[in-house]
Order: sequence, then structure tokens, then C-alpha cells
Amino acid sequence: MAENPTNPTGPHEAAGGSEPEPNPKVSGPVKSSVGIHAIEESMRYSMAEMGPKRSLQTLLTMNHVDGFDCPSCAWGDPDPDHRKMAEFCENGAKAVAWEATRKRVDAAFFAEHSIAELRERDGHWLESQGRLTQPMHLAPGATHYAPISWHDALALTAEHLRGMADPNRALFYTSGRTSNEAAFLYQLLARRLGTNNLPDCSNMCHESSGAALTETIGVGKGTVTFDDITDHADLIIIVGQNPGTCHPRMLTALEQAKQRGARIIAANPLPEAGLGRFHNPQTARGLVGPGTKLADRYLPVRINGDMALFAGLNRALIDREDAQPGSALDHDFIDRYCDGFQAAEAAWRALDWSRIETMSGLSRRLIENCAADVLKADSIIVCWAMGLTQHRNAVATIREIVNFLLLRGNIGRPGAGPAPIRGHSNVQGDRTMGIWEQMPDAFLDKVRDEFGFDPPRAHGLDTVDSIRAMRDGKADVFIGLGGNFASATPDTEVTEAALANCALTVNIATKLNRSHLCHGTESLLLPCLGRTERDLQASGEQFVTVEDTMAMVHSSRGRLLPGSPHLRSEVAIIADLGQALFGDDLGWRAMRDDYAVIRRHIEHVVPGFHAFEQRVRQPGGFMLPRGPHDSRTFPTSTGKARLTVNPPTAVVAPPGHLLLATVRSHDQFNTTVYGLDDRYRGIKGGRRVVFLNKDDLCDLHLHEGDLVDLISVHPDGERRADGFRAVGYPAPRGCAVAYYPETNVLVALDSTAETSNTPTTKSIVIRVEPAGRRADLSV
Ligand SMILES: Nc1nc2c(c(=O)[nH]1)N[C@H]1C(S)=C(S)[C@@H](COP(=O)(O)OP(=O)(O)OC[C@H]3O[C@@H](n4cnc5c(=O)[nH]c(N)nc54)[C@H](O)[C@@H]3O)O[C@H]1N2
Ligand SMILES: Nc1nc2c(c(=O)[nH]1)N[C@H]1C(S)=C(S)[C@@H](COP(=O)(O)OP(=O)(O)OC[C@H]3O[C@@H](n4cnc5c(=O)[nH]c(N)nc54)[C@H](O)[C@@H]3O)O[C@H]1N2
Ligand SMILES: [Mo]
Repeated sequence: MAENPTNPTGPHEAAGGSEPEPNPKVSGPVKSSVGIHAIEESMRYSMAEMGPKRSLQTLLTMNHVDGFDCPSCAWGDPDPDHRKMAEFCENGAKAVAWEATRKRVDAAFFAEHSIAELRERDGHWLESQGRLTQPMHLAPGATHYAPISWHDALALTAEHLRGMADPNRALFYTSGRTSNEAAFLYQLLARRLGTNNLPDCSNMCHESSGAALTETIGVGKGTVTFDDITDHADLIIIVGQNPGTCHPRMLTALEQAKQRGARIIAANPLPEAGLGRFHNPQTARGLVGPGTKLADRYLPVRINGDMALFAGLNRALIDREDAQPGSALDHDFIDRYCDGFQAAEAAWRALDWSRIETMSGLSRRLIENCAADVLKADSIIVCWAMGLTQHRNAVATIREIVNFLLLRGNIGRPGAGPAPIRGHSNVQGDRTMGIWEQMPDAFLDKVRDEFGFDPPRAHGLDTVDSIRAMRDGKADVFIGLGGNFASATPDTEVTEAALANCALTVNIATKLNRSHLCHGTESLLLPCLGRTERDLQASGEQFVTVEDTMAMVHSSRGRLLPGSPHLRSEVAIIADLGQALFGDDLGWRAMRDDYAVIRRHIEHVVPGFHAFEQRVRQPGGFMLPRGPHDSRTFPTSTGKARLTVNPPTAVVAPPGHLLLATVRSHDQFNTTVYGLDDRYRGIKGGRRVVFLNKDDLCDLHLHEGDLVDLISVHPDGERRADGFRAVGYPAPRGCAVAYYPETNVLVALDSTAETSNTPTTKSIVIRVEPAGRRADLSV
């Protein structure tokens, strides 16, 4: 880790910058979200990046049936009859402005800036420079990227891939913005080459949800629909999710639910503004009136305390059933559809309330009050996101949530079910298309039957194992289809060094980021079209398809002229690479020329896609089948939904230590930092802040605004992130929160969730020290 004792604020390690960050202004958390500020912010970004004409052209076609799918989060759309003229949120507007910017990073830019110089810049600066415009090549030993033709770039990639001793020495990473068509083609390319090494951002995201849901209900996705939330649920529990920032259009759906009488419970260590009062900018009541109070009950759970919370809730339901048989459990459902009840019940009876209270940080009384809300609700949805998935016990926690739902039959009827709210706009679709290092044989058999080659069966490497492979010299070629591998992954220093071990790194991207500067011996930068742009191929203008978090598949068609005449679509780049590698053996050319050809293959290979072309052309698209939702069929190993035994655990920080969760600010999309504010948490002009309980500050003999260093403690050693401002905040005792990716340096590569191997980026044991203590010691 770069360290600079003479610079008190420290360099921006993870982001690669060396500029000291200005002091942020701190004004404390706000209690309500959206409103007029959100409109102002949307317009400010749009006008600055795109100007008036492009702003109108993009914002008014976003999320419309004949427009493009918002490239930001995976939240679903209302049905076509209920869409507003402006069907977007502030953060969607920022994402679009960021992509459709008029700024350009061209060959002259790369001639001017060496790699070494660019590595000193932070991620915000790099992406702010604008859209990549033409393929660039970094020759072995070169100091600057230089232009290369598409033909030569793809020939070079093919040469490297062909030259490997083993196809498993290649890694095909995918970020979740990729379309279904590009994702399908990409997994085909990797498998045709002979590897299942398809690590993706999902490995760091909802992998824990997929693992828990597949085991317990047989399908690794949520089972609710848009209407379940807006029209049917009596109670919506939102755990470990910050919808005000990360899924802002969800607030509109929650408001609709509230207006027909649904209740909302939120469990979160932070009192996030989006869980408080919502000022819907589409209504007068929202703009100038009081808005709508969303959460009726707020549970300030301690970091990683959710498993204990849900175990406690389940125990409370069992107690209630004992007191009044037939009042709390749905025995008909359990008998008919579930197995494992007896063992699970015995485990709940044996629970010790005092341990539940310590682990969750919540009183028994509060949990029992919550159970009383549960008993009043006929149909319950549990929504969750990264606050649950990125812990060591994440999979077990989500299994316990499934238990909670199954006990009262809350799966497979209107207004009920598990709802892992997905992150990237097409991350769920990418998985459906086969972007997974562990695709089941049934899928691989279909690929074989459709394309006439036998895909490899051995499981490939996920994200963490890919880093290990590169670190250990077991990988030659890394290809990134979008994303920012170097910054999004844990253990930044280790990961950056691992990437440098590759013979070739290739990034298919829209904008310059840190990963493009953490290159192998040789490196390629291949610029692609974004969602907003027109995609013209030999057979005419193309559209692509995506799947949202509610399993709705629909089309997306860009309208803007491409940012440069040299840009190629992701589909075209992958198809051309396929052709460079294998000739036209699988019909790469035809797939490139007409995406309907890809969709026909998808129809034959992926379940649920019959009449794909026809159904996806209908306004609003179509919903994929999910057995548990549609017919209470549970394709698990026993054919039943499984109640499981999950003895509650929680990470406990040793005395003098805290648990750190790394989160997103309101002005970022993952590693893309749009700006330095976090309006809802009252931060302006800086990202190197750490939120701490005021009593913890006091115990640490710190004051608000003090400069501190964060030191993570892991069996393999300590890691440091220096130069953060301490901010007093209403977080539970012992809990600290700071932004990702600046804190990824602190996450040990080996610290991952059981079963899912997801990095534990929401529970990092840290020490907080006054800044510079180490520098003082070394003098
Ligand atoms: N604007 C914007 N939108 C986004 C993204 C973005 O970066 N910016 N990213 C997209 C992606 S890929 C994803 S995966 C989603 C992420 O969406 P979220 O998961 O909502 O995002 P995070 O910022 O990671 O926030 C997690 C929330 O969990 C809480 N939390 C932390 N630890 C715990 C815990 O132990 N228990 C509980 N109960 N809560 C906890 C935090 O306080 C925070 O409110 O958003 C997607 N949408
Ligand atoms: N500490 C910590 N680490 C985390 C998390 C956390 O909560 N805490 N969250 C994790 C999660 S949930 C996720 S999903 C990952 C995200 O990991 P990634 O998906 O790898 O990262 P992003 O920041 O979303 O990627 C941004 C880059 O994608 C490229 N891009 C944007 N649009 C397009 C496009 O249309 N096509 C192509 N080809 N490229 C495009 C741009 O070059 C941009 O720089 O990070 C994970 N890392
Ligand atoms: Mo994510």
C-alpha cells in the first residue's frame, strides 16, 4: 500500500490518487429523501455532461417501452400503462449523464498521459475524462497506451488465448451491465475455448442470496413481482438495503404500498434517509406537502446481527404458536410443501434470548413487537441487499429469512416472498444466460445440443479464486467485459499485483478506470457502445434484452449516435473474437449481424425463453417462470422447500476494535464516483470519512473531525487505509461505516462468506487510530 507520512490525509490508495482530499463538510443525517433536490441534482448532472438536447433525448426515453433500460440498478418497471413521462430517478439520471457525456478520452489523451501518471489519479478523475473512443494497446514495456486497429487487437487477443498451455489459464470476468445477448455470447466463447472461468460481479454481490435460495427453495432468484409490492403485501421488511440511494424508484413502489395500508419495517445499523419520509417528485404532496412516511418500525440492528434477529423472530413465532395454537404458523403449508420443520423447531426452542440480544444489538421486547407486526400480516415480503450478503454467515442468514417466510406460508402467493434486490441493471440476466462458473449440467447439455461441441464440466473460478490464480501465476489472460475488477474486488494491493502477473489484460469498457492501469505485460482497451447508444449492424438497427430483479425480461434500444465512430457493440466485439479464434464454426458472424439469431439460440438453450423474439417485442416484455412463485413447486434436492437449522452467529470485534461495513454514497455507482457528496448522510465534498457512534468516539479519545487511520485485523496480518475524518453518527455501538472502494484495501482476500465465497466487505474487524501514529513511531 502506498504510504505517505508527510501527507497527513494520506494518498487515495485504492483510487490511486495522491492529492490530499479537502475537508468534507458534515451536517448529519437527513430524515427524508428525494423531493425537489433530486430533480435539481438530476438536471445539474445532465446539463453538465450532456447539454440540453441530449438530456431530453435520453431522459424521456429511459425505461420506456421503446426506449433503453436504465443502466443503473436492477429495479423493475411499472407495467407499460402506468409509466410516467419521466420514468427515472436521480441516480439513473446521473448514470445516463455519465455514459452519454460529451467528453472524450481519445488517442491524444493517451499520448499526453503516461500509465504512471494516470495511476496517480483517483477513480473519479479517471472516469470524469469522458468516453473511450478507439481501441488502445499497451505494448510490453511501453509507458503509454497507443492506438491499435480492431483487427489487430482481436488477433492479438486470439493469439494469446490460443498460445496458453491450458484454456483454464484464461479468466472471463463480467460486470452486470452487459446485455443478455452479449452475456450469452461471452459464456459461449469461454466454454468453446474450454473453460468455465466466468467470474462476475455477482460473486461479490448476491451470490450469497443465490446460494441460500437455491438450497432452500430450488431457485436462486427472488420470487416476488412488482405488483406483489405495490398491490398485495401487508408487510414489507427491508433489511440491509439502502433504497433511497441504490434503488430510488423502489420508493415510489413502497409509497404505493403504504397508501393502501401496508406496513414497512426497516432493519439497518444506519437510519438511512430513504427509509424515512419520501417526497415523491411526481406528486404535489411529495413536492410541497409532507410526503409519505415509509418505515413504521426501524430496527437499529448491529452490523452482522441479522441472523440473530431472524432467529429471534422465528423463535417468537414458535412461542406464539405454543401460546395460541394455529395463530402463528401455517401448518398446512409446512406439511404440504416443506421438510425439515422438526429439526428447525427444536433448534429455535433451544435458543438463548440473551445471546440473540447481544448478537443482534436489539432487545427481546423489540423483536417480539416486531413478531406482533408479523402476526397481523397475511402476506409478507422480505427485501434485502448487500447489508446481508457480504458477511461470513451471509448464506445462513438468508436461509434463516427463508425459514421466517416458510413458517407462515409466505412464498407462492400474492404479496409474499423473498426479494433479494439486485444491483447492476442486468446482473440477474447475465446469470440466467450462463455467466456463472458453476452452471449445472442441464444447461451445458443444452449448449452442447445447440452448438455441437461439449462444454467443459469442471467448475471454473469465481472472482476471489481468479485473484488467487493470477497471484499464483496460474492465469495468463484476463478479460473484463465491463466493470472495474481492480477496485471492486477485495485486498486492492494483492489484486493489483495479481493483475500485473498476467501476460495479457483486456478490458471492454466505456470509460477509463483503475483496472485499465493495473495491466498485465501487455494490455488492450476495447471501447464499446453503452445502453444509450444506437447499435447498427449488418441487418439493421439492433436492440438488446435485459432481466430485472423481478425476472421481467424486456428490450432496450439506445437512441443516441455512438460516442465515436470506432465504438463497437459488446456483441460485435465478442463475436469477432470468436471468429478470430475459431473461424465461423458456431455462426459468430450471423449472430453479430442480427441479434435475433442469438435470441433464437437462447430460446433453445435457456429455460423460460420460448417464443423469445415475439414475446420480448411486446410492450413491457415478459416474466420468466419461477416455480416457487408460480405454483409452489420447489425444485430442490428433495422436491420440497427446506426449513434449515442455522445456529445464529455474529462477528464479534475484540475489545478496542470495531466492525466496519463498507457502503455506497449517494454520489457513486459502485466504483464510479460521480461526485464527492453524500447528501442523505450529510456529507459534502469528501469521501474519506468514517461514521462512528459518538460514544465510541469518546471511548477512543477522538473528536468529530479528527483525522484517523483504519487498520484491519486478520489472521494473515494487518492492512491500513490512512487519513479518514471521524464523523459522529447514530450507528449502534461498535459499528463503523465507510465508503467503498477506498476501503477495499482493508478486506483480506481470504475473508469470504461460507459457501458463496463472497468477500466479507460488510463486516471487517478494524482498529481506529489517530492519523499518523505509525508515522510518529517510525521517526
Ligand atoms: N446509486 C447507486 N445505485 C446502486 C449502486 C450504487 O453504487 N449506486 N450499486 C448497485 C449495486 S451493484 C448493488 S449490489 C446495490 C447495492 O445496494 P445496497 O445494498 O442498498 O447498497 P450498500 O451501500 O452496499 O448498502 C447496504 C445497506 O446495508 C446497511 N448495512 C450494512 N451492514 C449491515 C448489516 O450488517 N445488517 C443490516 N441489516 N444492514 C447493514 C448499510 O447501512 C446500507 O444501508 O445497489 C445498486 N444500485
Ligand atoms: N468494499 C466493497 N466492495 C464491493 C462492494 C461493497 O459493497 N463493498 N460491492 C460489490 C458489488 S455488490 C459489486 S456488483 C461489485 C461491482 O463491480 P464491477 O461491476 O466490476 O464495478 P463497476 O464499478 O460497476 O464498473 C464500472 C465500470 O464499468 C464500465 N462500464 C460502464 N458501463 C458499461 C457498459 O455498458 N459496458 C461495458 N463493457 N463497460 C461498462 C466502465 O468502464 C466503468 O468504469 O463491487 C463489489 N465490491
Ligand atoms: Mo452489486
